[in-house]
Amino acid sequence: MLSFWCRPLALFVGCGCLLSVAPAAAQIPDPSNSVVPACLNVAPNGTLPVDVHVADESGVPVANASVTLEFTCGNLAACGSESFCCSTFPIRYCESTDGSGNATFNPAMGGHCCGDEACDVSASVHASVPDVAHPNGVRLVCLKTYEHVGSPDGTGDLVVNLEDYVLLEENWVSTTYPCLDLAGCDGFVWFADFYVFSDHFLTQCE
Ligand SMILES: [Ca+2]
Repeated sequence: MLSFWCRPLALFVGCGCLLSVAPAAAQIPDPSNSVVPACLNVAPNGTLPVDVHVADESGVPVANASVTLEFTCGNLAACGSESFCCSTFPIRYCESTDGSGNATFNPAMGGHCCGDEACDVSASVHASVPDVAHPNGVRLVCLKTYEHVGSPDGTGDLVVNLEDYVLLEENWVSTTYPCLDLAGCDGFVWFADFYVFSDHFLTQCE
């Protein structure tokens, strides 16, 4: 038989059990606490990874979130179509975050979106999670949109060759062509960008 002092504790524990069966609140991705690349660059051989970290408003990593990397600019080309989850245009890649809230994309692509196209947004990163409290049952959050997408394959023929080098040379030591700002995201085409270009010289889709 429970003593007088034990009864409130038993009731408290009982309430705790009742609370524990209620649906857990969804972890909503928070753009301010999530991490995406400041600039977006792609290469035909897929060796410019796009790392995404998804966290909620408390900074806690969100596991098993669906992350979408979408390219909406028409001046881009992609190698094959087997890696796309939805369609070939817009070019869209999908990954799920791991237990640490991380997802990595390796888009095998070329071409440039330098802000002179018809679209204001050249690419975007979204994260979505199931959310029973939302009318659609899913909460979709935009983590970042990009005005520019760059690549060592400036011509967009999915081969990095002499034609692309000429494009780089034409825009050397300038801020006029941010799509060749391949490193550092400083808006300037300089040696750091050339090193990235040279690493990809004579590469193509694999
Ligand atoms: Ca090219």
